[in-house]
Amino acid sequence: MIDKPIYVTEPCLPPLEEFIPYLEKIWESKRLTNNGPMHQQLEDALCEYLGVPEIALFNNGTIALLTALQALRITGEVITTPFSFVATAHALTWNGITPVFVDIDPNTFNLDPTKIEAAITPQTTAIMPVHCYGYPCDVKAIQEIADKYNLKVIYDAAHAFGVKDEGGSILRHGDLSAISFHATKVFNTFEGGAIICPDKKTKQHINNLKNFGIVDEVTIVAPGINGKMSEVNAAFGLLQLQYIDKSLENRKSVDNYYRDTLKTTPGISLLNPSSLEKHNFSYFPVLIEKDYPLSRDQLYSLLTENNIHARRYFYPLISHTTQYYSTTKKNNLKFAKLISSKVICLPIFPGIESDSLSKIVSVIRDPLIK
Ligand code: T4K
Repeated sequence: MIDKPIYVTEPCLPPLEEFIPYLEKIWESKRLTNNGPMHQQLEDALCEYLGVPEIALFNNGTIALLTALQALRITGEVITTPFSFVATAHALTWNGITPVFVDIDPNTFNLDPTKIEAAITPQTTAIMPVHCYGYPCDVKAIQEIADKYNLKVIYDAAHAFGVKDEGGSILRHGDLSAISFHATKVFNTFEGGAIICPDKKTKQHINNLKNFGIVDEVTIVAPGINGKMSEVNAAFGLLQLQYIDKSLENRKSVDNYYRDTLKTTPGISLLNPSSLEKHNFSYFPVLIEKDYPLSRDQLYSLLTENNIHARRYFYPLISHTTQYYSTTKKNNLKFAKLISSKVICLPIFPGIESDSLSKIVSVIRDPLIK
């Protein structure tokens, strides 16, 4: 008998019957979209939960990123990381901006601030770092460079829901942060995303941009887009929010289990545990080193043969995909290449069964046993 597949993630789905009353309200109101009551409630609830001043909901994280760049009128070149999901660079390209890829810090897998200055040119207008796997970037060093060269900072915070440093939510850093509520994220609205805004004025501007640039029936102030979240997605977010703390706790215990069971495995190294006020345990990356009996790709295949669908997030590097390889600026990407060639993200999600976890760990610990 083949075991059931274990995926890198599974969405958190509250009991279906608890969602029905939300749907009934939508049916009663006949309000399906365009800043309806569920949308407004979710914005308020998320501001409170995350501890951020203003949040503008979107239909997905990519449109949120695109709109954040539009809102700040970013042009020319933007310095970013190649060690991310393609949406990071695509958001720049769709805005006619050239991504300039800079190397990462091998300890955090985030953009290395010490490499940024060398990549700045007269065309550079902004830095777009990613809090990869929800581990915060060196926000202080990045802001210092931005201030020195008069650059904007837009964080791709797709992975960073609920993460806090000693000063509060990490989503408060930079000029804007964009987050994803995709099915694969710690907090999902099926599809969805948001921009975290520092004040009401910025949020109003972003609200105009995500609604075709409409201010009122006769006034269009910008070439806006349709980035609105529907009432069904927002309603699901409201329900999901009731389960988020439990879900993060559950993820933490999976993270602890992997750390305890894999820390002494020869050839496996782990990203340092987070010393944050609050981490979200969104991914569990491991690095496959030279002294491991298999290569990274051999281990990946072995896991797949065992119906364990781990993922090589992020391989290939964005800079090395067909889309970007020949056409975009790349600096020396030594560590990004190295980490990308060694990384595998193991399954982590609330509700993963203990049998699944022990199976994953035993395949990794004893890869040569058939
Ligand atoms: N910036 C960063 C840094 C990002 O990581 C992302 C998204 C974005 C921006 C853009 O945000 P969005 O526009 O997506 O809101 C997945 C996600 O599709 C993508 O959202 C995510 N990053 C990326 C890291 O991962 P794939 O191609 O790996 O997805 P997929 O469909 O293979 O799903 C992975 C596994 O998750 C499946 O094997 C099973 C499970 N799954 C997936 C879906 C979609 C489910 O159980 N249910 C589902 O509905 O990209």
